[in-house]
Amino acid sequence: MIGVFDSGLGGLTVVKELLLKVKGYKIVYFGDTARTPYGTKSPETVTRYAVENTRFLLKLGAKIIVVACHTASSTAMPVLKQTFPEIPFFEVVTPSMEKALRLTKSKKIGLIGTRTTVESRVYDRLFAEKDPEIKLYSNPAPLLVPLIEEGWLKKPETRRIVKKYLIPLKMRGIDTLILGCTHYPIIKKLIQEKAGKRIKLVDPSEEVASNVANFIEEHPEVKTTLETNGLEIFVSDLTAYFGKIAEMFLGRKVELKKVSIEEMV
Ligand code: DGN
Repeated sequence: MIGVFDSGLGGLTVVKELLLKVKGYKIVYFGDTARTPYGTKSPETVTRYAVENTRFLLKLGAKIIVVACHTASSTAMPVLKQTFPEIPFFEVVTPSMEKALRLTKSKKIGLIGTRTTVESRVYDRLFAEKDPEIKLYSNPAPLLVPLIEEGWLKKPETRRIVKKYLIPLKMRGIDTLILGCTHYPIIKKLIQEKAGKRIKLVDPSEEVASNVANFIEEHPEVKTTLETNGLEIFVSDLTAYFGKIAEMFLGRKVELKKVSIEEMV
C-alpha cells in the first residue's frame, strides 16, 4: 500500500501519475484540506502536520510514503526520516532537482513555488552541492494555488498572472523551469505557453512517480498479500466543492472520505 499526502488536493497530480506508472498497488491519499494552505505556514508547523499525516497513513497500512507537497518536501524531510526511520519516503524536491540538472544546458534554472518552498532555499542548497555553476532564479508564485483551486485554469486573469511571475525568470535567461508545487502541473500547458518553447518544464508529479515505480519493482516486499489496484482518498475537511477540485486534478470522479484531525492523530 502506497500512502500519499498533500496540504490539500494538489497532490492528486502525483496520484494521477502513480496510477499510470504503478499497477497492482493500493494507493491511499490524505489531503489536509482543514489545514491548507501549507505554503504560507512556518516550517515548524508544516513539519508537525507532515508527521501527523504520515502517522495516519501508516495506521491505514501504508508501507511507503509519498510526500506529494513541495512545501512539506522542502521543510519536513529531516524530521520525517528521523521519526519514521524504517519507512521509505519519496519527496518531490530531489527528483525535480535531478531532472533539472539533466535538462539544463545554460545552467540557469528557474523555480516557481509557494513562499515557504522558495524561502526554505532547499533547491539553492541542493544545486550548490551538486553543481556550483548552476544559477537558480526563484520567484514565489502564491496566487497560483487559489486560482487553480477556483478552477480558473484558462481565465485571462490567470494567464496574465502566470506571465507576470515568469517575466523576471525569463529575463535571466533560464532554459529550465521547475514547477515547484504539486498544484502547477494542472496548468502546465499555460505555463509552457507563457515560458516559451525554449524553456523546458520539470513536472514533479512525473518525476516522483517514476522513482516510486522503480523502487517497488526492486522491493516487492512493500506489497502486502491480496493487495489490488485501488484508490482511497481521505480529507480532513469536506465541502461539496472539494469533489469538483479532486475531479479536476484526477480527471475522473472520486469519492472523498472525511477524517477529522482528532481521529487522525
Ligand atoms: N501542493 C502544495 C505544494 O506543493 O506546495 C501547495 C501548497 C499549499 O498549501 N498551498
